[in-house]
Amino acid sequence: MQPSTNSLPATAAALIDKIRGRTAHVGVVGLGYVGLPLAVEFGKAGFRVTGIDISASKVDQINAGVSYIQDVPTSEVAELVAAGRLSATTDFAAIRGLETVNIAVPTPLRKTKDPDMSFVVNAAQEIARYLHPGLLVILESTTYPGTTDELLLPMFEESGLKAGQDFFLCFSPERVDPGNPKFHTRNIPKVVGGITPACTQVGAAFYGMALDTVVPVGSTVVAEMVKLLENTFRMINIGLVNELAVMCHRMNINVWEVIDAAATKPFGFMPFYPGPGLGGHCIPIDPFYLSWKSKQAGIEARFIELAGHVNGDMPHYVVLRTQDALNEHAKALKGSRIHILGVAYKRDIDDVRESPALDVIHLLRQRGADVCYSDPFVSSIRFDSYTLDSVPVEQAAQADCAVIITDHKSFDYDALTANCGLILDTRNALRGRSGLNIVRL
Ligand code: SAJ
Repeated sequence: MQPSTNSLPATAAALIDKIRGRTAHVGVVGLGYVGLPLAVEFGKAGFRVTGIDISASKVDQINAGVSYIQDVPTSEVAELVAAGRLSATTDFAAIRGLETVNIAVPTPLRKTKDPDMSFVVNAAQEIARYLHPGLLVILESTTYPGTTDELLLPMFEESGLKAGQDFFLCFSPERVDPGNPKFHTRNIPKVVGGITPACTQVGAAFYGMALDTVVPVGSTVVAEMVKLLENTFRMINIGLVNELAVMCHRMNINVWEVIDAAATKPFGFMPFYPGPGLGGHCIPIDPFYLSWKSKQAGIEARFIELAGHVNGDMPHYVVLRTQDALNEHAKALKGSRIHILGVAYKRDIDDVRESPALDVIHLLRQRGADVCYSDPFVSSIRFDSYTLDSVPVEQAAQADCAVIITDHKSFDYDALTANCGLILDTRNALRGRSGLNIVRL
């Protein structure tokens, strides 16, 4: 049952009619791992979609019917482009002809761990140039609470147009989980909060046309904070088990057995697992958007800062454990051949952003080790002053120590256990296997 539009401003009611009639022309700014799946989802729902990106290469690939995102089949892009329901451009003037525009651009951290809002500001400035009555704008990039109200709203209302009356402005956190075989853009519940109730209703109507579940909330700041809670929850709990792993090693307790047994508790517990550190473009980054904003409110986000230190120290800890393992074999780290198994930030994907493997490799080389790696998803890694290419995993048998950093399913762990003289397992990938050559985090 679709909510009535009787109590809405006429512009909102008219826009919802276009959305419900699928005549609204949908736009997506930022055609990455969030924007392209969203554009395809609305194309598949019957809308005409225009993608806008500053990368001519991305634009050209989409217009050629090619997907460059692992989770988006090229066949779907090709079919939508051929049907005239998906096209892409670098020209923001296309916004003149749009009824809706989603912003899905990066929100990285600066070296100082302060938010880098430059991508959002640049996109918003372009949208402000072409803002027109009847346009719905939704920010999806993960950001600090207050971004939509304090940064975007003034930029858009400079035009004289009023949010909630003339145009509609919402925040909706992206929840795309790259490589997740079960949850995709369509079946992940979508939280959306607007500047005004009319904005929220328009935003909810919009997502309701293409996604299975919409979760309206009372404001943009609530929607912004929802995402930060979700990912800060993960980051802190990963920090907890990483600290537990260090404790358990010191007390000669098998932390993996502890967690597996704790995970049998059918309520009130959620397992997280130790690892070599925290990678990806979400979990290591998003919580620092919250701690930055809370500092401005005069509150230090101590949990986030502490978990950041614990997680940040894990690559050093892996190097220390490698050193200790070699020492047990009367070998120095310096001059030893270390073979890293897996460099992506998590299993079965090709993304190395913030991957702890990069830190481990750098630290090992700093200490004079001869480091190589194998990763079926990552053919080469470029560091500041050198590049490493992935080598055949069989070569691990010749290393003084192999280190499992990313537990890709495609590795042959039986062969590795049988052939490697020494193997440090930071992911419990060798669970159930035993041998004097196996050392666990
Ligand atoms: N990690 C651990 N131990 C764990 C879980 C993760 O060390 O128990 C490490 C991973 O190896 C990786 C990093 O943390 O290096 C982040 O892993 P992640 O599983 O959180 O994966 P991400 O970064 O792809 O996070 C995404 C997030 N999705 C969105 O932000 C939309 C996150 O909210 C999801 O919960 C997560 O995927 C997921 O569940 O896979």
